[in-house]
Amino acid sequence: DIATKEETTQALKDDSGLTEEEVFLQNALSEHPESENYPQTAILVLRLREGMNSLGRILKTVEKFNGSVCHLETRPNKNEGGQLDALIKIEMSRVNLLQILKSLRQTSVLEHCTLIGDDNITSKTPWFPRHASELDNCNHLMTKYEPDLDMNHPGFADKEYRQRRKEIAEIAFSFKYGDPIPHIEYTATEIKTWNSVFNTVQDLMQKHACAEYRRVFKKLVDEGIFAPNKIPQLQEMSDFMCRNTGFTLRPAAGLLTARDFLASLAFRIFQSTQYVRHVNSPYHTPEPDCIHELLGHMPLLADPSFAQFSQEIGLASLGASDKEIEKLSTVYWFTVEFGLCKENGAVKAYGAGLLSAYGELLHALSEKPELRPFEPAVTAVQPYQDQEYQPIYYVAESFDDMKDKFRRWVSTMSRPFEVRLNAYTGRVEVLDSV
Ligand code: HBI
Ligand code: FE
Repeated sequence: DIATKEETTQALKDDSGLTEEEVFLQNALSEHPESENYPQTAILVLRLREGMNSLGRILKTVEKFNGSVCHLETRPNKNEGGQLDALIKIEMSRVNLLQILKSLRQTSVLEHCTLIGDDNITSKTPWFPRHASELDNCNHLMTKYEPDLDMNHPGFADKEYRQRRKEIAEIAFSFKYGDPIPHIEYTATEIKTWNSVFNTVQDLMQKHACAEYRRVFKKLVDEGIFAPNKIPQLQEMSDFMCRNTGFTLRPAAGLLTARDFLASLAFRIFQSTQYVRHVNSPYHTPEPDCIHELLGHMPLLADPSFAQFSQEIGLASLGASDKEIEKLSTVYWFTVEFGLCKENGAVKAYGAGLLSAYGELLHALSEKPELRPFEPAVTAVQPYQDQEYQPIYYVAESFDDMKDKFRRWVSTMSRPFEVRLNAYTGRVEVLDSV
């Protein structure tokens, strides 16, 4: 209903003549410049001076800014002779959206032009992928631990290592949804690093890993995917996962932003690094590497109950505010990365950061750290350490209990809509709950 939308728009206009939506969009772009190419759905309300005759110009302009028109309504303006009101729903990148508004306002055929929100998803809702193919947009890296930029990285002074990392990163950058994951011929040095970690994990997990981890680990050995002298290829691991829980892998160039990383989990996709840590520090890596992903994460993601929990963290992250992303990634940290759980009265490890780094595993199960029961609202605001061993760990009663508690907590989040993945279409559906 155009009239109501116009009234709302007027009410939202501030002194600068920009709507709340536009001000938000401008701020979002300056705070998150990496989001400039995010596709953005927007509704424009226009008043055309020369009626239908000027509509073509407007549509051309949308095309020029690489936008597409999703919906268009027009009606003659009641008061002004010959003028036409139009409501047009478009999709284009954030940066182009701000540009087109400027451009349209300079056109002589327009009386006015405003950007208003969609009913359930406004421009204020951070963009999120609606289909797994849109994860091609979700590969923004955090630079804090890169060997090229971080002087403390074990590979900082090793030119050959940095070159190798570049080669492997290229694969991830050019990967597109649906591509097979390219095979990597790992070097003898890389295999040696894998071998050291694999052997220690195989020893320690018998006693310290939870039953789900041990069960899948054995399956991976039986199928010849896990072996001491061979680094599994991401594609064969992805196929294994897919057979077990529907999770698949796509290559990532390094540590991704929490938003991008969590979004992929909503589609049961795990963005996995493909390079190997530096040979000089086999038992510690400041950033994820494929040994951590393969040995730490894959066994649990092949467990149905845990896979469901991981996907639910992902779904909760879609369109969440920055604050809530921070909370979700803290929950992820104390569960998926460093979680402990109870098993027949004993405490076992299920977190991937523990099961791929034996130093911290022994620390976690020693007398030193403090163990607290997993409680999402509390866990979500616990400050954490990514440089040293954790002083505090959270213990889950069981995966089912963890999911129950997590669901109850997620329902208190501020997002004005719910999402679910339609398994038949592979699309995320937005359920308006206000
Ligand atoms: N990126 N490639 C990659 N692998 C991870 O395990 C990972 C990430 N980015 C963020 C992240 N993990 C978590 O620590 C949370 O912030 C979600
Ligand atoms: Fe991890």
